[in-house]
Amino acid sequence: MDEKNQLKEIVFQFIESNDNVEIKPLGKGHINDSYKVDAGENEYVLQRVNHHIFKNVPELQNNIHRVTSHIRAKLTEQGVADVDRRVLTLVPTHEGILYYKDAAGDYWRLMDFITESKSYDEITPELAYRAGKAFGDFQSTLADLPGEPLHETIPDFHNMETRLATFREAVKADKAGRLNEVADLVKEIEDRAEEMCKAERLHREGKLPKRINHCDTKVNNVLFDEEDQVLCVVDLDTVMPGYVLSDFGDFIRTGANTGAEDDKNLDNVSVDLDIFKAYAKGYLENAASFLTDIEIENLAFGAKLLTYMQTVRFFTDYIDGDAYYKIAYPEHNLVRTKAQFKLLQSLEDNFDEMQRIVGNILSKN
Ligand code: GN1
Ligand code: MG
Repeated sequence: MDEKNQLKEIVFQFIESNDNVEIKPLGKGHINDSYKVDAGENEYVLQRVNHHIFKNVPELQNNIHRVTSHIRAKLTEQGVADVDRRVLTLVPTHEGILYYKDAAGDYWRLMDFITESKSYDEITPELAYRAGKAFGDFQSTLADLPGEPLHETIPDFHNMETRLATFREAVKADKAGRLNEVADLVKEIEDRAEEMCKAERLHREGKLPKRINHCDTKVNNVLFDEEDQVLCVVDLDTVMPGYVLSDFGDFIRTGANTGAEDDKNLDNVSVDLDIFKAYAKGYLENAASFLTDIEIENLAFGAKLLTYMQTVRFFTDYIDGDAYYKIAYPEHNLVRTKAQFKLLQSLEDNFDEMQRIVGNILSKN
């Protein structure tokens, strides 16, 4: 069977067979494979969940089900119009299960496609402000999620101490023989290691709580409608307990970068403080009421931390011989590493100003 027909067979585990189904690749995720499914009247997103990375797909799907049901119930209660475009909807299989495991052992899921929506890799301050409000709202909506804590779909996902331990093992093993050419960068990582483990220390001291976080607040994980109003937040694989500074920082890392995540021209890469300011304003409007002083004091640090963490993660993968992230060319992970490191340097240069911006927003509230 060719790939197209294989994909159709999978889709028909979830919906009735239909001769008019068309399937096309979608998006630019680094981990899962996504497809857009046109099935006559209905449109869906089909995804192969990377089970080498997300080791417990049933638990992961259960997380998404709990989170989306909770958000949906609140939206409905508030009388919000168009709820189906405001939160993701998982489509179960004919057996009523939230994923399908094929004969090869791959895991698949189907979701309703959110119609007339768009996402951006580059945004304006106004859109960053709206996205900030959306992520503040996301955290506050999930603050009272009933039941057990969410499953950690990737254990220690944003734990900097663990990430550094993995990095150091990769350096030691030098599996791909690439270490010689990157020794300077290894030193830059080590020079900052202690500072960057601050969140873990604060947590151990009982000063920094874990809350339900999105943990992948990339700018293109926010969907906007035709009028550029936020519809919803997508990519819920990593929703789990974490520090709010992670979610704040990952948006700044992606949304406030004047260049691309994998820019080859480092002159393009720096922090856009107008985007930082707008996002912080939107986020604090919806989140300041539940954040502690320590969380607020560390938001700008979160931008540095998540950029440093992403530098370490791309770098680890490069040293390891590209086992984790999808790459488009052999040096891709090194290019990503250098671009993220350049952004980190710009965040360091602008750190005092970012702290002042956060302080000013609060004094006006
Ligand atoms: C991965 O696949 P995507 O783009 O949703 C990664 C994030 C990284 C991001 C870097 C599970 O996300 O943590 O920040 O790439 N997701 C996982 O762009 O590792
Ligand atoms: Mg993701």
